Amino acid sequence: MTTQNPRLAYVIAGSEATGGAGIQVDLKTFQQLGVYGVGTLTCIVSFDPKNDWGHRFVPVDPQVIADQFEAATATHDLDVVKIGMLGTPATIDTVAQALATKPWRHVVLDPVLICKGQEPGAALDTDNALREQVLPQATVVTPNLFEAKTLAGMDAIESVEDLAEAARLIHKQLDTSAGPRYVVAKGGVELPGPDAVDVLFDGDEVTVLSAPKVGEERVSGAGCTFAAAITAELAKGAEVPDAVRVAKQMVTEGIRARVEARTPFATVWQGAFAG
Ligand code: PXL
Repeated sequence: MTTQNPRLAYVIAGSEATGGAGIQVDLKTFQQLGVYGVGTLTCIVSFDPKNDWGHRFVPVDPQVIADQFEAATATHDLDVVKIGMLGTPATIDTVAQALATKPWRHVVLDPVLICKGQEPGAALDTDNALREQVLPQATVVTPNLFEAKTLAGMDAIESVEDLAEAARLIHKQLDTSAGPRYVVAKGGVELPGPDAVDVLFDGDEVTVLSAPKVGEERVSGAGCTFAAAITAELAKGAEVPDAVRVAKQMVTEGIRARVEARTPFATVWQGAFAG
């Protein structure tokens, strides 16, 4: 018997029942990058094929989220965590309180904001709760174009310069007293131009990462894969800029090898990335 002692990564996120997003993607990504995954479920999303694939959303009871956190953190020494979809102010409250009970080397926040099927009013409450309670605890935040615009309070993001400005404005909302903090704002297919451009801001310098766009269609699970890959690399001891580079490569290759499905979007194949 040999003991391999893999590094551990923790994720607090929702289930998306088709396997194309959410905690299913996070755990697949961790495994593909050679990291032992531990997961806590915040909500269950089941797309409705009878209703234009609308999101059916069920939150997990806050006490059950707290119980999962207790079990996971009592079992393992976890110091790197990814936060995915939370979904309600009550869930955000529970997760923010749980996070604050422990020191983390890294908290990677994928700030999943609106989910179709939620009341707009409820979504605004959720956005504000996320901004006030979880964002300040993050060491790395990975907003997409829409999330970057919302969190930065900008009217539009139409260029790489705008994206960098959004990253700077979001960085101001992070707590830099305990060490460096990073914003990775993702342009994706919606930012005009031939390349998929991401901007990494470390509080000082802007680094632009580019890869040729793979088609012009959005692919489901790209954001989840990206943040989960950063988390896995950080768990293995990488510095943030290197973790982000690996994550971008994994997403690019995963989109090239995407899984076509009957949902409106194809999904990322994490298994395409050999590392
Ligand atoms: O891709 C964002 C996302 C994250 N997590 C869950 C989701 C979705 C989008 O559908 O359902 C659980």
